[in-house]
Amino acid sequence: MVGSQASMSPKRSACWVALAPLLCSCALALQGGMLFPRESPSREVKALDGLWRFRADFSENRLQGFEQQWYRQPLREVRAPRGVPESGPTLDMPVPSSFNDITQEARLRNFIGWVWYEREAILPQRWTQDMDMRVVLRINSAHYYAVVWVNGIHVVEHEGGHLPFEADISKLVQSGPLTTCRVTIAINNTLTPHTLPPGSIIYKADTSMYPKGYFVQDINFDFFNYAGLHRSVVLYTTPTTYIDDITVTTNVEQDIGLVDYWISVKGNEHFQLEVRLLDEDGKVVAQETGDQGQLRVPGANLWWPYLMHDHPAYLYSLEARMTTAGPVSDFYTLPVGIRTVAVTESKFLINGKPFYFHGVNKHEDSDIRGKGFDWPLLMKDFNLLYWLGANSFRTSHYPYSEEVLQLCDRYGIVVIDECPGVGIVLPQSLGNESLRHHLEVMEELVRRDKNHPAVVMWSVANEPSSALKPAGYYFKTLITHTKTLDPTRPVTFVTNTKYDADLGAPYVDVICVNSYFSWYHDYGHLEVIQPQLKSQFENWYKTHKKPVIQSEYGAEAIAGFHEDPPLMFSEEYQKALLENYHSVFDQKRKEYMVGELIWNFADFMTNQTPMRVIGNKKGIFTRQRHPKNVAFILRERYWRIANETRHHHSVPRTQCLGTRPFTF
Ligand code: BDP
Repeated sequence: MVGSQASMSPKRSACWVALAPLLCSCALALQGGMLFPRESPSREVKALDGLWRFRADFSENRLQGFEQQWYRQPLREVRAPRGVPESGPTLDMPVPSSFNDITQEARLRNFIGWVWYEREAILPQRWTQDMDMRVVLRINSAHYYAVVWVNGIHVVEHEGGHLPFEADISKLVQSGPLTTCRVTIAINNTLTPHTLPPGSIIYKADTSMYPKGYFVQDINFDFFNYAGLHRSVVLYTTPTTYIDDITVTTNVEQDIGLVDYWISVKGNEHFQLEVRLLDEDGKVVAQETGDQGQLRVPGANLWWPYLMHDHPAYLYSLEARMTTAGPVSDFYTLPVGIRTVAVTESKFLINGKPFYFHGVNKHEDSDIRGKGFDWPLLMKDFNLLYWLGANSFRTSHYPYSEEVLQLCDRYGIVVIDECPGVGIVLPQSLGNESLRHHLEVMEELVRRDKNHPAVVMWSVANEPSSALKPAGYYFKTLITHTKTLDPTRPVTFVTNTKYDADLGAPYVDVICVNSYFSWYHDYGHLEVIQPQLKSQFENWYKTHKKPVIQSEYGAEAIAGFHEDPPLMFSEEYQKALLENYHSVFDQKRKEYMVGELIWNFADFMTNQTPMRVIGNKKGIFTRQRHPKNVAFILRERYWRIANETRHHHSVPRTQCLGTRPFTF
């Protein structure tokens, strides 16, 4: 990689300082809602998926695009003179997708700096002429820092690669006769000690060893830093007085389901709200008026996890209808699952019954797409989860797309929702600047995911270094603040430290521990697993008296490698390692252990290192979702546990997912 120091540190660098006056006016305000864009009688949605024009800024300082103001003119190949200045060579780039694996160019796969995306959107005429309509541009994920222009006007910028942001562009598209608009998005994938996840640019100044201006991106997390427009970019409309946000919390009193709701309306102070709750047959079971209230549902069907009940994942529909004295009305429908979550000294309870997480850790990762959203991949993964008998997963190590969480609601897959606080090992990453950003990310995450019944716990970080001095203060603040953001869900923090390390453990509700016995130490010695694992559990529980989840364990196996007696990297070693863990789990789950999540659901791409053979191979499925032998071991186990812990009769194994009544 070649480039100059100035370009590579978002915010800090000359690039960011120079751009600040241009960029700061439109930063996203956290106060607003972030309802998923849904069609309704008052709302239209237009996805801008497909091919975008794309150009990586390979200039030495990576700032050519800003210096030449590429957003002011179409980002297009210069061919014959056309009368309009054009920016230079572009590629066709699919959205959603990471850009890294789409072409044959190594320098694009490994690119660090600004890339530019652009496309025109054709707007229905009424969108540009009806002054009672708001037109909103929503970017569901742009990794990592994004700056957005519409018709050359800067509209919004956002830090963080996994959460949505939006801009009201009504004025821009309603100011003239145009029925198209040009959307330009510049994205920088540089990570700094203050981003989440953190990273740092390392300059290699020795010109006898490296080319002039050489630098690399250093990271301390184990997945490839894919970048680009990873999820859909959409345009949607609302009336000018509109439902901005809905918050729902649920409770159960005897057999009465209680749904407390708060609705925020923007654009006008005078409005009426009618709220109805419909069951899966479309029958109204409760209704209320006003912007907050309680819906009471006698004989409620509760939202139960997959395999815990004969009718898991029951979803009601909350229909909110807002009207004003004038002609304006707005409708929004939110799926609602009625359920409770609680934690005792040794149990995790859903609807008052002990819940045991038998599930996986995932990544958003696949061939070609990288971290790009893809419906076929998503449905395949959910079919595999059902096949496996998995009832849960952790969104390791960042928030997943909203469609993933909608499917979890719909199929009863329980989620530990994790923020991108992974790879925190540098002292600079525990200062006030990082903490402020980490708190903002938690706010954005809770704001986006608060209404999903499937989400039962927040995870604020994964494996931060315990050696860092301010760590205790940092994590205390983070965890306690998250509890104030959402008092209805427990909070965890995933650790791989010795049980007595003073990090977040005193403040969390559930202890999540990762361990790799006989993998990252005592290589090849499967016999150490059981004693080491037993003392891990006993020490954590003795010290904190909180339920414990084995949030990661596993071994790499290259599909098709076989060795008996088992050797590391063979499928037999992966199987034997798991069996050793399982025998301890079977003792501890009778006590205070409340879950086991295998690392990992599927093989995934990482940085290139001598430790990784084209990515991390700890998947129970390959990256292409083919089962390794261990998938069958886990399948036997999960179905056995499900049938032991069910509150009803045992279930036949599911082969594939049926259609559920709620439509998106
Ligand atoms: C764990 C990390 C995870 C890694 C895993 C591994 O949480 O991100 O991929 O180790 O090394 O400690 O496979």
